[in-house]
Amino acid sequence: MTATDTYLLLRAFCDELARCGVRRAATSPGSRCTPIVLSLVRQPEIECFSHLDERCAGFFALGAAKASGRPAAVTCTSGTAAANLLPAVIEASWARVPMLVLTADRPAELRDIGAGQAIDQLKLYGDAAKWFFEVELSEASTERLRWIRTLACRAFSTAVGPPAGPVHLNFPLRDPLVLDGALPDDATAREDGQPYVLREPGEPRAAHGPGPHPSGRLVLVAGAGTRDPHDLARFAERSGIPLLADPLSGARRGPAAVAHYDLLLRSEPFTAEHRPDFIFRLGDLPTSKPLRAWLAGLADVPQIAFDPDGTWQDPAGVVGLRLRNRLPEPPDLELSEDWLSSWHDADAAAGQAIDRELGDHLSEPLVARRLLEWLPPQAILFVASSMPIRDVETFAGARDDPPRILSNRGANGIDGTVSSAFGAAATTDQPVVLLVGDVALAHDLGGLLAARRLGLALTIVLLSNDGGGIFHFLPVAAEGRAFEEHVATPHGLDFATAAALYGCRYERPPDLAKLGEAVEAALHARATTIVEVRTDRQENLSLHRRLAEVVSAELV
Ligand SMILES: Cc1ncc(C[n+]2csc(CCOP(=O)(O)OP(=O)(O)O)c2C)c(N)n1
Repeated sequence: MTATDTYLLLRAFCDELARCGVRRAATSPGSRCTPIVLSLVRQPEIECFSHLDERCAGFFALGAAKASGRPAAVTCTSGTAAANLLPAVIEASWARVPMLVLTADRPAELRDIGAGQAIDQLKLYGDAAKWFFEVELSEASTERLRWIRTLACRAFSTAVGPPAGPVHLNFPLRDPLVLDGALPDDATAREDGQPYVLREPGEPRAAHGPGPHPSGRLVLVAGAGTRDPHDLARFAERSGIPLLADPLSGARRGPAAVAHYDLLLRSEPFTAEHRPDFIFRLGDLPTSKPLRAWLAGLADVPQIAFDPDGTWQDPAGVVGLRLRNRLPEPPDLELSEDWLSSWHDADAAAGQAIDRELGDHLSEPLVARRLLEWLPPQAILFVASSMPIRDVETFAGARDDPPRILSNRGANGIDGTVSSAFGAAATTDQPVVLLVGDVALAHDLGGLLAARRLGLALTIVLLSNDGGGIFHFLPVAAEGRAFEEHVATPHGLDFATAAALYGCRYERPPDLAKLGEAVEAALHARATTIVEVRTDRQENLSLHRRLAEVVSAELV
């Protein structure tokens, strides 16, 4: 990383602040803050006001923001300089004044090691800052430039609220701190002078952007947290829009739902023929890597996120407009015919290819696929992290009345899964089923006590491959014995004994028909049952690869 990278990224950052509407910045002197100060000074739309004392700079920015109603920026060097901004940050917090506090910091290797002017600046202003972010600068690739543009838009948007308040961005900066040549061009900015990420027109103090007027080939992508999934599915059906719905969205339902997008989007001929003109994103980003890569590769296709919670689910920095309040109404749409049916036909062909390849042989994808067919609409299916949630996303078909699907995907942990599923069971008289791997079950084995002590009933479908099957999909799987012992972590636990210890019913069906019967019986039992399906990690990897191949072959 060079000074050119630092200055390219900071120029993009300041350019975006200006496009969002920042017009004033307060600076104070120092060495570490040089790249921030010079980048602000070189941004023509931003007038910079110099102060000797950071405390004054902070209050100056506060006054400018208060009077103008626009976020003002303030920057300072590292150490107690940053601490001197605290009173102004506190005032901005309590008075709901939008401010962008840009502190320079020493990089990690100069912290807590005797280097001068280095204090702990992480979350220095505590709850007084509406948002804190440590801005690690690296190579100024196109992706990183797009990212820092979205970061600037997000900082601005967070500062204006509602409620308005101060945002703290801390920039660790490495030597050299000055440029020794001209900066190359950066093509990542919008050509129309608008901010990289537009906000809903009419939001308080937001930048002005055009309203969404989508037409042609639209796609909806729905993840966990999607509001009103039933309405969304009906809207997609009425309007002829393919709905790529993560099962966690609750919207994998009805005739517009495309269930097997994870497999379809691995096929180059398919993606080449199905390039959308417009993408609407709702809720969290689905887990599927092919879907995420596809969205990331469509940086030139307008992507709109309906994001009422302001979660900014966009690691690739490709969302151009964030809406908080509404989706466009169907009359706005001029849609191309056959668009939905071509997705739909491919989805149906993928489903048939999956069924042919899976046959009746008990496997992890087969269990995920059939469970979603068997469970009654009023059931809750709790799905563990690791392969279970991926298999449900990849292999579960769409149906009109799917059961509710829950998962701990906020932080993707495998811990506490059994206890969470029991918690769900405590809220309903309807059947609750947990689909879980053996490591996740072993991790929260103590959670089974709820069956006995709290008298709760849960049907636990255990995909038992003696270790973490997911890791076979990663390069670390080539690491031989160390991989097996320290990553896959086989444990050899006998879950029949565990079931007996906790007073649970236990079944280990030998084939698909018996699995169906065991699940059916467990759903009606007033006790917790562990239904164990033994699989093999290596075979599971090969099966997943074959499934991706047969679906791809179907699409050419
Ligand atoms: C609390 C926690 N520890 C570690 C991890 C890392 N991790 C992700 S998947 C996994 C293995 C899960 O194995 P299992 O539940 O048997 O499912 P499988 O991979 O076989 O589908 C681990 C340890 C995690 N996500 N959460």
